[in-house]
Amino acid sequence: MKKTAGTVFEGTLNAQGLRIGAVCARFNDFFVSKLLDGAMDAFVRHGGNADDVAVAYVPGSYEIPFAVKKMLATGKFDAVIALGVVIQGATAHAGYINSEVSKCLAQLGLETGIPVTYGMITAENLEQAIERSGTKQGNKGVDAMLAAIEMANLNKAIK
Ligand code: RBF
Repeated sequence: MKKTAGTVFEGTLNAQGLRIGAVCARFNDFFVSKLLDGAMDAFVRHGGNADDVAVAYVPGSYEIPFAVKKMLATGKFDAVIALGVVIQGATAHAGYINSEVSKCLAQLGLETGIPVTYGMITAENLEQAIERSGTKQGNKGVDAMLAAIEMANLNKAIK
């Protein structure tokens, strides 16, 4: 039989007492608002208090890392979630925004030691955006919030 580890660190999905920052892009708000709805619902269903979530709005996904950095710097949040929807158009802009934002978000989490989770939809078209913001493929805002709850608790457990 395989020997189990001496110590195992895990984050629970209990949101009670957690304070979460959410940064939302206004661009494609039709979808982003659904991501935020899903995130809030997940937080409350896991025992969190809606008043313990603070939301910052930015013009578009490109601006998300700036507000995430500001929220992290306050020291008031156990985790920050990033919610945005980038839909591919006629130009290459989507790829540039996506790679820049994902790189920055990962870096911010590592630099500060506060978990940052990725609730970004990168869609080729409107149909994919619909599928990932509360229909066939679930809701990426829910996923980002669950990851934030788990990571915030993991962070506390390892400390
Ligand atoms: N922001 C998004 O959040 N999603 C998009 O799909 C998106 N598409 C854009 C397409 C173009 C051609 C440009 C110039 C900007 C787009 N933005 C989008 C906005 C971008 O994230 C940022 O807010 C602006 O470029 C201002 O810095």
